[in-house]
Amino acid sequence: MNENKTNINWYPGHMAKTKRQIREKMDVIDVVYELVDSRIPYSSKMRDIDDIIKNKPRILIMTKYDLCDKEETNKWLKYYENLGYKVLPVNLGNNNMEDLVKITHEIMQEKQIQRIDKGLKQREVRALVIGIPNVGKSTLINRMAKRNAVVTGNMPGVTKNLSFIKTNSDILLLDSPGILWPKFDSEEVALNLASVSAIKSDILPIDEVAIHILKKLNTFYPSILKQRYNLDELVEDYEMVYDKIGKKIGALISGGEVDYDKVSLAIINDIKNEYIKGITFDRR
Ligand SMILES: Nc1nc2c(ncn2[C@@H]2O[C@H](COP(=O)(O)OP(=O)(O)OP(=O)(O)O)[C@@H](O)[C@H]2O)c(=O)[nH]1
Ligand SMILES: [Mg+2]
Repeated sequence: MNENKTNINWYPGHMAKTKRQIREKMDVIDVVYELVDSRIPYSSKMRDIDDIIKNKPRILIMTKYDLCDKEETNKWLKYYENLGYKVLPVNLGNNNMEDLVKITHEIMQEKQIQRIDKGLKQREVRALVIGIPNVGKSTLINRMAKRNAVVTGNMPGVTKNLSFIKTNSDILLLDSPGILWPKFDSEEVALNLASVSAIKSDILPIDEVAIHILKKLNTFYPSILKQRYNLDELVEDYEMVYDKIGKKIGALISGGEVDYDKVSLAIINDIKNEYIKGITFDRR
């Protein structure tokens, strides 16, 4: 590790711009859907979100619940509930969105009654969808809209602009590009974010991300690690693990030596492509 990752200048201008644009839209927003990745319920929670959304009602949505270690993630779910959050775990692969519609209506009920009391007409609910890159914001919108209204993709930085999307309920959704915060609180947080492909892979050294993943698996999920890479026993010597993986997947350079970059990428892609799942890296 060459330098302190928390100091890496990786915070791109477009994220600052997105924050500014969201702030400008907050006046018309009724409710906020804040998305976190169920595999890193702490590391993926936007640090400066309260400053952006102020006191708008919010629902904390834990995406990719199908990929997490439910026992560990449920501890976080309870933790956030105890802090007063409304929390909803979802698998956007097959969840229907009725629960979210229902909770949204519950939250909005009081506001709608106030509107009627004031003699105003009821209007659609406007919900901002916000969160880190690649967490599933646009996928959630497509599920709610029951059509492919916006582009999604398994990489950070797919959505480029803010846009309102109509659904066939009375909820209007504001899709937004993924944002992070200017300074990571720790290397642990940065590496956790990179482990779930929330940070572009050219920002942190891929070997450090891959070793971080191996260490986490070794500590918390040794059987998953052993099974995925046919390891007979676990070793603290990650070079040996790299050699084994490299030979297994045929990541070799001429002369038969293992291509370490290829192995690092293979490890990262194993999480991205859901070969390694049932994992939660943050501990409560
Ligand atoms: N297994 C699983 N995959 C999900 C879930 N939600 C989203 N995905 C996948 O995660 C990837 C990212 O989804 P997007 O909706 O594009 O993420 P985003 O937050 O809009 O990303 P940006 O626009 O880049 O900020 C896609 O490959 C989705 O299919 C989920 O609940 N479970
Ligand atoms: Mg998107």
